Amino acid sequence: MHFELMASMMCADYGNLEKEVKSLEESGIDSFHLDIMDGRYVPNFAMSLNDMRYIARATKKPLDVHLMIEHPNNRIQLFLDNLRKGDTVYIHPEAEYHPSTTLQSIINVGMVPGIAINPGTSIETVMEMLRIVKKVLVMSVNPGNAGQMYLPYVGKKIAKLLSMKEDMDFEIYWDGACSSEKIMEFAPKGVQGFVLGTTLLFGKKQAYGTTLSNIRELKF
Ligand code: S6P
Ligand code: MG
Repeated sequence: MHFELMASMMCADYGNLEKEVKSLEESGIDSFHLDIMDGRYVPNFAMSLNDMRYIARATKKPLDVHLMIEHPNNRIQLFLDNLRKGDTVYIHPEAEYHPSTTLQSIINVGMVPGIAINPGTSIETVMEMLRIVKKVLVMSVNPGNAGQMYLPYVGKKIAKLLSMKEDMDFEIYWDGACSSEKIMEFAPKGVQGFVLGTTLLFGKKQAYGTTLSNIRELKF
């Protein structure tokens, strides 16, 4: 079964960032998930523009940029200027007055447009944007921090999105508290990729290569 695995780089060891990037690449990670925060839209500062620039230079793998910032339209060009065609940029629709304008800027430069949907955001409020984006990042924890607990009510929303994705032509990605059990349950249903953080990948005694192979060898 094909599904993508992304490394949540806010959970990496920043004292050895280049080594972390290389080691994840050699272990077969599909892409690097970068959590950009402004301390306003979410109550934290994880990664910022320079971290993204650094990782973009350190790898040729695709980047998956998750903007948790207020009014991304004001600053979107700074990010787009430092990414490559084919990289993905997610915005949170409720952080912008005219989110479809921001999504259009992402499309215009050949990047993949995405929206991130918070646990408390209902599908109905983002319906029109589902027609524009290629990727929907479903947050199964509230945005801002790694190491939180899965919020079970998100499961119903994923089921609803799964039933809509073919018609509306988008892919679904999972972000937050991703465990092997969740991959076992949701990959066969059609979730395309999973962001791996402290729950499964980082801060363990196990090498990244072993963890990623174990996930790919799960018996569905
Ligand atoms: C949260 C962020 C996520 C986390 C990821 C961490 O604001 O968008 O990408 O970094 O969820 O994973 P875990 O397994 O520690 O919850
Ligand atoms: Mg994220």
